Amino acid sequence: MFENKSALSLDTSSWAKESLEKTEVLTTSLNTSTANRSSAGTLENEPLFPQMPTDSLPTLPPVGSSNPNPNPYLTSAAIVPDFNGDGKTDKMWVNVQTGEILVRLMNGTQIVEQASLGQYDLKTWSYKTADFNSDNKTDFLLRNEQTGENVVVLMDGTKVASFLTLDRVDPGWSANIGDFNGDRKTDIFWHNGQTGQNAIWQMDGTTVTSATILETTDVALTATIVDFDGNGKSDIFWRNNTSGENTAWFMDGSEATKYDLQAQDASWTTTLGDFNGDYKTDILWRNTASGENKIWTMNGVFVTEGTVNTLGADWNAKIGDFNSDGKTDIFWHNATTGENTAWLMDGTNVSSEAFLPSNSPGLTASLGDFNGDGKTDVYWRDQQGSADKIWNMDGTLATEAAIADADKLTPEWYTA
Ligand SMILES: [Ca+2]
Ligand SMILES: [Ca+2]
Ligand SMILES: [Ca+2]
Ligand SMILES: [Ca+2]
Repeated sequence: MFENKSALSLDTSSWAKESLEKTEVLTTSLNTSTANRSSAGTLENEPLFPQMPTDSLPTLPPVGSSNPNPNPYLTSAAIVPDFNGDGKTDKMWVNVQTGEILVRLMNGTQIVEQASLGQYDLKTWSYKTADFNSDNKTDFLLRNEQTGENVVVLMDGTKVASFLTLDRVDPGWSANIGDFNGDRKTDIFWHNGQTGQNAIWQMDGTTVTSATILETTDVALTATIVDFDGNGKSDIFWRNNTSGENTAWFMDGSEATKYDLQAQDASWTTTLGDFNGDYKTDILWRNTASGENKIWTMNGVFVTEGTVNTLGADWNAKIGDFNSDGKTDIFWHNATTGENTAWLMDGTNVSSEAFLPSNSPGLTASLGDFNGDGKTDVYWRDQQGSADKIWNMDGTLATEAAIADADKLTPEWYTA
């Protein structure tokens, strides 16, 4: 619901292109002016955040993640929420009645600290997590899907270290995050789903250092950000969900080298991970019609395919690393029966399969390493009864602990 894209069908694409190209000019004013900061405070006719932003950007020691898991895929603060950089996954909550957003810093089932980020019109605003300044603390890109306004919010724990309104980008465009030049600072990939236009903004903190228009793609293509060659520079995986054609763009900044991959017909869906732990993005292919599953381990354009067990249509896959070996594992949940299974992966093989306890089908799972031991845990949200709990995972063993009564959130609160 929060990522609901209520995009307007206005044809203002030429304006948007012009706007994207102008960004380099605008960057100069972003560098030298703090005037834009106050503009964010006028959104929704109330302060964007209750905390006042500081005038200076935080200092940025180039430290690695505090989480012992070796694989950045699961420890990057750009991907997994960790607002205070302690290596323990934090939780974001959205109140669907009021639009309030809540950040909770986690230590296992304990809530170390929590703070409200204010109220938003959820039909209008969407967010992406990011790490724009490479301090290993999760930041936000907020986007108003109706006005095209964009706000970078740098976080330090539950506090806003600074925020800045960037150039407006027409509502037809959507933002994806990646790191296309490998400087460990989040960049923005823009795609217009109506026109197929593409652009990249390379970012340094809240500054757009370069804005580049890329080749226009067929409107049938959808983009997913990956790193198929494991060079630390994000690549773009293009899939035509109608024809099943697949293409990879290997990126170096805004330079793209393009290769076709084998087509997979439209009944196949993708879940990304790194199943052999070589830091190159792999693909779990799941056939939604037949329940068949197969793994592609990627090495640039070279694909090793392995078939794994078939699971019925009620099963959904999520990824984690339950034994902390750097190889992404697969958590399967059956939304109809409440059954759960974890596959510990070794490349295209399932090295070990866990038969985990069943849960009430009403519970929703979200994965993260809430106690920071390098092993992914499972947060169970009880949307009706608020009796949330965490499965602390150790390989194929799950130990359950409840969220304290005092910390229970009422049913209008949702978490991703
Ligand atoms: Ca944390
Ligand atoms: Ca891999
Ligand atoms: Ca693993
Ligand atoms: Ca853990």
